[in-house]
Amino acid sequence: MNDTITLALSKGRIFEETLPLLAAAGIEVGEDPEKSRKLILPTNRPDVRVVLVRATDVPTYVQYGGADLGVAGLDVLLEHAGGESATGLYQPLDLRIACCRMSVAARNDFDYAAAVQQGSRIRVATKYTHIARQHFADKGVHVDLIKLYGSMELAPLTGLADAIVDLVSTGSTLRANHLVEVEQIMPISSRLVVNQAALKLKRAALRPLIDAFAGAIPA
Ligand code: PRT
Ligand code: MG
Repeated sequence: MNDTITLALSKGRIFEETLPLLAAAGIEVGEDPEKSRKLILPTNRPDVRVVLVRATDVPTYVQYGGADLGVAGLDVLLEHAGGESATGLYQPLDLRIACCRMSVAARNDFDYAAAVQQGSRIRVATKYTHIARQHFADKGVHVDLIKLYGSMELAPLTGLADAIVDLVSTGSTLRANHLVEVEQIMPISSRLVVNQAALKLKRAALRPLIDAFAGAIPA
């Protein structure tokens, strides 16, 4: 396997938005992951293959060498590292794809600003506990964090939480659930991550790929 390059991607927007970057490196993926059940996709280059993993598993695959490189959202990378910088994981490029923002949202009848002002404890439901903890600690806001694995929007509607921390793109998910964005935490985009050992051992093959990606990043 030492002469094969393995790229870890997740299905959906990351796969779709990475395709043009791969094309710039002369790489075409042979199969559509939405139609195929395969988890390993060949490419037009015999030495390059794509493995399909959950978005949250990309950093793990790359860190431990299950893949040489991968594409992961900044949200996923920050949560993976738990606020630390993950060892063995080199992050050379912001690919500026799969862009969105991490935000605080609340029910439109919850006065978030007043709650912050009064120093009340706010119950916040989120999948992104590290990012949320850091954000509220930086602001000096007291929160009780409630860890969820999906459908965060439901938490304020059922009384489970006062607010949520979630990714927002168009804002239509929030609107559809009578929630309003009350604070933006940070802009999010996807990053190229490379296994540090692979970068040394497979430098001749990886470097041109990284350079081609760099030249094709959307403005
Ligand atoms: O969805 P699934 O459970 O299969 O996996 P995943 O959510 O881990 O993967 P995927 O493909 O949905 O997201 C991969 C990466 O895309 C994330 O890690 C982000 O970095 C990035 N990204 C960009 C987004 C969005 N935009 C986005 N809008 N990830 C999720 N969303 C969700 C958001 O959580 C919310 O539910 O879309 C909804 C909001 O969208 P709007 O347009 O209604 O505001
Ligand atoms: Mg998703």
